[in-house]
Amino acid sequence: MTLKLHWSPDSANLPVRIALEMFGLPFEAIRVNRAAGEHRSEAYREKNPQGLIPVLEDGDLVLFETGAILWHLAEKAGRLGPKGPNFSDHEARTAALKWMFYISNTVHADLRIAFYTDRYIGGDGIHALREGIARRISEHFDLVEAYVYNRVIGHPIILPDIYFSALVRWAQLYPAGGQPLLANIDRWPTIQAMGARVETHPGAVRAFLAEKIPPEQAITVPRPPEIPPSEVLGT
Ligand SMILES: N[C@@H](CCC(=O)N[C@@H](CS)C(=O)NCC(=O)O)C(=O)O
Repeated sequence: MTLKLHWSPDSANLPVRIALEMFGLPFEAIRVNRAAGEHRSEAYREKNPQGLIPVLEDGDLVLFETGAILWHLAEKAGRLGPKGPNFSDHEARTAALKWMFYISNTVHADLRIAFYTDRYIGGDGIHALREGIARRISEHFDLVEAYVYNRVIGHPIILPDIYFSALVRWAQLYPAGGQPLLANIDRWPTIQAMGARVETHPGAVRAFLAEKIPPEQAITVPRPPEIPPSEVLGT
């Protein structure tokens, strides 16, 4: 049964596509027109009631939430990464799961507040909120740098590396047209090394190219996708 990924360039589908490519799982990519608000349509909400990208379909199984989708792919591939520990390795799996939750419900969730500030606050408050989030993101990066996923991270690439790498990219690029959350990641050499391992993996390069993302240093020194910004972000 072919997997179906609902996606838009450089959206939360990116780590999912990277994982699909790295695991060598065949999939069909279904473009969601974000600029036209297709992700909020009734048909799309039947797949993800939140109206958010991505969605992954695996036969009758319809999944949303990036972290859950990534977890499903690792389970399907039987590994925590392209050359990572077996999914049945209890110790490695529970350590990876802990970091997947942290990345999903703390780091990714904070990024979303900065990218959609107007949903939280109006007027001048937006600047203060973005500054606060930028501070928090730096603290999250400090934590990841210090704990390095308790050594499950990095060698070899595993699921949290893939998910976190996408956030490293977005924190340096977005909000588009505004002040990105982080100017660069020079302060975090371990994260930089992790991002470099992910961005040079042939599976990740295939994913970047499919999303019109310039593949050179797409995580560590990212550049925007080579398509009009309205097609990337929508609303
Ligand atoms: N927690 C969700 C967040 C996904 C998410 O933020 N998707 C963005 C694209 S990067 C989106 O659909 N944004 C449209 C919106 O918020 O209205 C997940 O991990 O799947």
